[in-house]
Amino acid sequence: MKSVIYLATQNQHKIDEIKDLLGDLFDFRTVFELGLQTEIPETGSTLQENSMQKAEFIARHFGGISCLADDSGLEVDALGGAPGVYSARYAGESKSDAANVAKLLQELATTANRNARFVTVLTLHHQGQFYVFEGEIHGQITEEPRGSNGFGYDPVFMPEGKDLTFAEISMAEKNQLAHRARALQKFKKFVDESRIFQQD
Ligand code: ITT
Repeated sequence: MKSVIYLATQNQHKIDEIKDLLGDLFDFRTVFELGLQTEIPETGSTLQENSMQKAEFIARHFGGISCLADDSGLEVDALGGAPGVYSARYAGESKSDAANVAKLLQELATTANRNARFVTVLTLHHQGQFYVFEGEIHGQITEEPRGSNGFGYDPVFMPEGKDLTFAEISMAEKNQLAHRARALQKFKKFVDESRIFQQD
């Protein structure tokens, strides 16, 4: 039987990517199914702090469950690592993908150095313990948005070695190489090796 893990995220795109990659192996459920009405807090100053905070919040609210949180960000070299931990709210509290992308392109309008990386920090909370997994991918910020797949900064992020943005490739292709997928592969390897879910 598949182990039940609640995804401590309210971002449907993350849920889709996680299920697409590992949904055959785990019974992923959402906080929407738990009836969570409030926004999961994320007040830390690093991706890891936020990731652990989200996992702890859900674990504390709904005792006795295993949950997996995701905090991710885009770090742009020419902007000193911004928007980073503030990626979701870069252009304001509305968390608008279009506004965030527009602000990023504006900030880089006269900048030749387009190097950037996406980072994901996953936190598994299981039986009172935290387990953290990180994944990253390097790439370039394009001059203009391209493509309509994905979410967030996908239309302006071109991973190293590709001529297409994340928004111009399918979710399955993104899941072969992206930051979240890399962190999820580490999570899967750890679960396989530690067998923590088989002790339930
Ligand atoms: P939860 O906190 O509920 O998980 P969120 O959207 O607020 O959802 P984050 O705090 O991790 O998630 O925000 C990260 C932001 O970074 C997200 O809103 C996107 O704008 C961007 N982002 C994260 N992963 C991305 C990806 O794979 N592709 C494109 N943009 C991404």
